[in-house]
Amino acid sequence: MPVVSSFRRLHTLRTIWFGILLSVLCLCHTGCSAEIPASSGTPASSFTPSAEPAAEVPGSVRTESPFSKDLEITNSWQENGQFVSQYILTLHAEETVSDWSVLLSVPKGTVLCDCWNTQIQVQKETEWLLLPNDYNRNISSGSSLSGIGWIASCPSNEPIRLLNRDASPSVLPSPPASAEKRSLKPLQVRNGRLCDSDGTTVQLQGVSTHGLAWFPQYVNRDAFLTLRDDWNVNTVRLAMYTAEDGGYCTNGNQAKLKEVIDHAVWLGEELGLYIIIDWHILSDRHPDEHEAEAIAFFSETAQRYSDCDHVIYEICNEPQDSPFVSVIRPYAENVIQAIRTFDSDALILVGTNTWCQDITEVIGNEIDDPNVMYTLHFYAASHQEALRNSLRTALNAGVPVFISECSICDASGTGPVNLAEAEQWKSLIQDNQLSWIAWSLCSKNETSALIQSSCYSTGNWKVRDLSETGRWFRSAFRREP
Ligand code: IDC
Repeated sequence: MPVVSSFRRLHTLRTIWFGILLSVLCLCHTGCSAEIPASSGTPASSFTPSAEPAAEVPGSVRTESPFSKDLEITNSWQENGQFVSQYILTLHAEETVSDWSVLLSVPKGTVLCDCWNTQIQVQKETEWLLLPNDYNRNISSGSSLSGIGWIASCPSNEPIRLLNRDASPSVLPSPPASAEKRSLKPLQVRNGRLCDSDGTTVQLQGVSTHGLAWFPQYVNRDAFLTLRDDWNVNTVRLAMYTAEDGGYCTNGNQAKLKEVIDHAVWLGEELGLYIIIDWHILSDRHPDEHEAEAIAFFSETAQRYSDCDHVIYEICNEPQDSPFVSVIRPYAENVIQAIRTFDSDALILVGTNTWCQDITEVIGNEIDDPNVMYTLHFYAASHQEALRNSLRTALNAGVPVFISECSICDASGTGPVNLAEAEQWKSLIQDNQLSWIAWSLCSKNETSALIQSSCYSTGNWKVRDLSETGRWFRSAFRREP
């Protein structure tokens, strides 16, 4: 099978991938914007769920699946004008169930505050899908699975109900048959600048996901569309940690990580977004620590996406204690060779030492490949004029520089933002038409998170859903004054 057709062929399997992808999409946050009293606490005031329709719940439902479901509200109270309820679900298996899923009908405006013994995915505003965890996937014949629960806050006193139909992974939205595709021009480095195939300078601007293993739910069509149409973003970076908990080279689920990447690559193709596949080394400091895995990963990836002009490979996020010439360059040459075996012209980004600050080490030591750029990262509250001077020196020397990660807080990803320094960085970037990517697309409670920690939406964000950092980057990408 020719390599070039591999991605298209894989498209036909999309539905199956989506099914598998579901199992990694989890919306379970801990904590809620409102303080939730302990479930055993006395409700501030209780409310009675409306009774109809009788076939739905709270109550019991028997569907065609080999299990029946009981949903109960075990506690409810009012808080800040919202109706908050704790739900407990029990599944009774008549035959052995090797996997289960449950669909819920959810009143508009309902927010999930907590959940346990299940993963909950928002299918659409009024429909949630409950999926098992690894440990409670199976229910043996004649037994019950209890203890599945969640707390939800709702603007009305309408309860969440069981939907009287079975969910299966294929209920996930499949790509519209007539999906309009926006093709992107291949990227080329010319005279140290990023250009399209006509030689016109291209400036990429976009956002990075947080760790794909932890926040896969942001890889979805609504999120990418909102970023493209409201944020004026043309690129999404997929940060795949290699070493941390859930990392690709430690205990991560490699198959699931690759499924999320696949989904993002397909979305990027459909929506006209460049997709950076980022081998996110961090605590593993030295790129060569997982060189064999990197070579295997990028060989497979380059083979799969060889015909995708919108895919960019970033082969080592942030090396530390790794001099460019003695450690990073030899590693990069090996990985680039693996990529080039299948993809002769994709843009490749190479990290630089000291969390991507030692950009001047590249001067005179460039890798012998025409389509490579070198990355610089800044966090505006930590990295200021000295790093900007290094950037100027590298640019003057003709080094192709790509800012594949940055934020406006400090390097820990949190702490206060420094808007004055952020503006200085923005001017330098715009003056030089440099590409830049904001860290990170998630609602974690840290300053660099682009989404408010109280916001559970994974797309269609309003400005009020964005953090201060998110609002700053959105304005910058939209070229607002
Ligand atoms: C941070 C995340 C934080 C996470 C930590 C460790 O924001 O939630 O706990 O990683 O995984 C980087 C890294 C990037 C860091 C970010 C902020 O590339 O992974 O993310 N940062 O510390 N370089 C400079 C800053």
